[in-house]
Amino acid sequence: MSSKKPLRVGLVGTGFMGRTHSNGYSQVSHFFPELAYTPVMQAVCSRNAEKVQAFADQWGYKSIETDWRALIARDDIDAVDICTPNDAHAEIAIAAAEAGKMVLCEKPLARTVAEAQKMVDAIEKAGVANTVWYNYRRLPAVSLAKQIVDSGKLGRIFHYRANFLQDWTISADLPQGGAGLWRMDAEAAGSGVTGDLLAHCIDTAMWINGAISDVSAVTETFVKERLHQVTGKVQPVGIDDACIFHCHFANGSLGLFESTRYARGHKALYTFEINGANASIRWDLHDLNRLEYFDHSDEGIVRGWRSIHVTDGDQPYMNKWWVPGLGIGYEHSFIHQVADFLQSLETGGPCHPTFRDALETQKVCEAVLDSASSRSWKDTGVTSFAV
Ligand code: SOE
Repeated sequence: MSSKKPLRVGLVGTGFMGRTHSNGYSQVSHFFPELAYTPVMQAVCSRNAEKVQAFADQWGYKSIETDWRALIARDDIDAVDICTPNDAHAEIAIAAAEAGKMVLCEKPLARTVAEAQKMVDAIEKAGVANTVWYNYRRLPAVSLAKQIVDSGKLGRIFHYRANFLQDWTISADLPQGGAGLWRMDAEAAGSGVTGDLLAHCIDTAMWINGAISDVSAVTETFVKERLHQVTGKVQPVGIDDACIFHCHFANGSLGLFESTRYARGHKALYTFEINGANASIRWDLHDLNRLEYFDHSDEGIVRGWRSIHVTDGDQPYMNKWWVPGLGIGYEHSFIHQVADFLQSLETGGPCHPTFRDALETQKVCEAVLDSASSRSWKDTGVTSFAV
């Protein structure tokens, strides 16, 4: 019998993110044995009883529900984890908070700022623990990038640039909407690459480099009409297929961001580079254990880009894993987020990014979309960002 305090999780949604989170819950206590809390995979919920039972069997959930309202009504659930398409985030999160449950929500927090604001209001009124799964922050090399910037090694920062490139929607025959393709449907997703991919880049950027003050953006929808899987009709495409924006950060640096699902050859290429007066760093998701670092104060004859293999015990999270030199993967970012959430329950502090932090990211996303549609600069209204 474990002496740990149980955190009884009810997961809503059994797609790709349902799997990443479930893996986080099932692995965390093996690798973070010092934590006082341990997740108990109490229930999983999805509309199709057969499929949700198969998911429960595969991942070890003790029970199933086919209606999220029934899940929230249960008194053996402490935390509700939302992995549904974006259009269900607000309703579930608000109901869960009102029922006194802790809430973990997949990114982006919502489809719009208005929706996100209501979620923050409900969460803060209920005073329940919360977090939003902007998972890339918790890859060791990305955490190390923040540590290096916070240490002041880069000096004054001039530039922050990020890309998130994919190619899975190029075919005009790909339908929109419904299972597996809700990201293509503006009604379900809220937006295209801005909310799905740039939101990651914006979260990381503001975490490392502070608030984004204003933006100027351009978006494009390359395929204008697609068959809708649910209605069976060919309908206009409402999402942004590609988005490019530049911006000012509150610290005076300039930002340049690009995302597309039309970069043939790129599957999930998230990269960023930061240039400071003294040093620069860059990172690439396809080589996620490495951080590249250039330090101008190095002796001239050996000065150049260093490739740091972020696998040593004194680098973020890595003392939890194997031995120095052995890498970890994408899924570990979710295990780390579960660990940090459990830790926050012990300390009573927030687990960033909280709903409030994610609201700030949502404001930048909305300003980006407004800027693109109005062809003008937009203030984001974000003045600070929690770190
Ligand atoms: C889209 O393809 C997607 O799965 C995003 O929804 C995730 O947030 C991103 O991490 C990878 O790409």
